[in-house]
Amino acid sequence: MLITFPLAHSPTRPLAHSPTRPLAHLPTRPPAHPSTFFPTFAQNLTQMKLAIVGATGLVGREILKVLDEHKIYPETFIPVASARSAGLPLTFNHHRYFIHTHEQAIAAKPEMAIFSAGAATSREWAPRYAAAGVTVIDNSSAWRMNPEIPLIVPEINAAVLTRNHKIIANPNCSTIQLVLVLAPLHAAYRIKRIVASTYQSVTGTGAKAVKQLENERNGIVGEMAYPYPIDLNLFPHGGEFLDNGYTSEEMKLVHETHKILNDNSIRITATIVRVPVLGGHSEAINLEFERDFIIDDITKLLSNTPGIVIHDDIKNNIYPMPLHAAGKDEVFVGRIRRDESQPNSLNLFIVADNLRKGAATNAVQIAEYLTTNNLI
Ligand code: 2RA
Repeated sequence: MLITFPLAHSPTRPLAHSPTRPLAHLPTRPPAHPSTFFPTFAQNLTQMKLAIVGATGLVGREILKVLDEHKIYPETFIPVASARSAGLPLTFNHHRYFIHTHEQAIAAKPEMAIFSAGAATSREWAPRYAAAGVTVIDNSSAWRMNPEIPLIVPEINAAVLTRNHKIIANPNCSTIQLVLVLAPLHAAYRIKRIVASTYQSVTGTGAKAVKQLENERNGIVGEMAYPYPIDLNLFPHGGEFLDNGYTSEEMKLVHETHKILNDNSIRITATIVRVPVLGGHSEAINLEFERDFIIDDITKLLSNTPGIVIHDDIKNNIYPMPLHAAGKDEVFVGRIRRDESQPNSLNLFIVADNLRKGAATNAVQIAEYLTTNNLI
């Protein structure tokens, strides 16, 4: 049963913004391979009281799309956003809901809350929801490296989850698509070193960055999310610069990969580049293994991994691109080839929609895992 939550002060204002992801105009071709994803997507969330914190943001709206596309409609849906949006209407599954404040959401006693409202909100509010018995799946960086908090990509390490975990961290988008590919390769060949160069979509920065790109394309002078124009440009700068000369995005890739693969011995170095792209993050990855491999075996292993689709047919110019990854739940891999400059080494190219598997899809999969395994 669907229950809406009209608030005492029903709003008269229209929706503050419509979905800010202008991808509809992009030409899309279906992937060259059939989807292998969501084998575990049962309908267990349909008995849930689910809160989405940050429901009006880019990731929040993508979570609603993922739920809708997979016909997962929680019994009770509680959208939450900042106090200034409280009371505004939000449509989901043809029903009109109203945005709750945190206090109203906690009082409504959801069993689960998916947070995507930034690290400051997560640091302040996730413990309060957890103290009220709500299981929090957090998309921000606030809790990821806390040793008490599991950092989960369900295909890899969901088995560590227990009923005692009241805050569960969703990894950074660039990490998720990388580790999904690395995990089976590490198990088979033992990764010694990773050199990662990423080409990250402006959607990873949020709605303000998407607006900056749109404004620049339309010749409008508006608010800047970045220190430079992004259209017809790119910059080696994601997140903040740290004392070691790397950016926070680069070090997230290093630390989160170690935590998820449970192996700090892997040597990892990364350069993050922001590019004027909307459909997803791309990653050029160089791997050095302990053991040698046959390229066909690598391709077979990855194509048999749930959630991965191989786009690798160079004779027909088939390789992964954000244009094709946009709006899809899978991670696309191609340009699989031996690094001929040193032994036991491999190059590949990985693309995924950072708002999907990099954020919304992974969070919904964690929620599904928790309910399917009776961990709420
Ligand atoms: C980015 N990975 O693309 C971030 C978002 N979490 O900036």
